[in-house]
Amino acid sequence: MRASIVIALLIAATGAASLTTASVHNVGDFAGWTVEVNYSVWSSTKSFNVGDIIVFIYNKSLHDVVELEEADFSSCNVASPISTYSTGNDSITIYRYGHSFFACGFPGHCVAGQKLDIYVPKNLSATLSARRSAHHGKGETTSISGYGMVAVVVTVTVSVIILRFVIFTC
Ligand SMILES: [Cu+2]
Repeated sequence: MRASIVIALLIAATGAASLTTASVHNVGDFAGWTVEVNYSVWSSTKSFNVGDIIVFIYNKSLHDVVELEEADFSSCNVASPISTYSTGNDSITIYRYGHSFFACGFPGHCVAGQKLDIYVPKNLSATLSARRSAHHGKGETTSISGYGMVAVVVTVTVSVIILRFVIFTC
């Protein structure tokens, strides 16, 4: 009986953790960050969320990473980036919904295709954000805690259901 309850709680906790854990995406998978990969195709096979981490791995003497505004991304103007990363192994946390635009800042590389558009759909997150704004007057910066609250509700609900089942069957 006691073991069953422990197992039930572990299952519930695991479910909650899977809802709140951020994903890590290695850009370009094994090819990394280079001019030889079609990053539109790569990103179309992934789903991204706020809090996820995208990792750019590259030879830092040949490439770097710049985050760009949309207009600069479209025209491959890498002269005025939002941020620049150049360690060769950069972990960048996706911090906003909608699009985040990245490219290589080395001459000609963006035009050659070394550019990446990360898109986080707004439908679910926008709903959560609007609810939070109504309650707390806060914006998208609290988005992670929204998922945390969902996880807590799911955990409690699942725990109650499983505990009822355990109590009636023991
Ligand atoms: Cu490059």
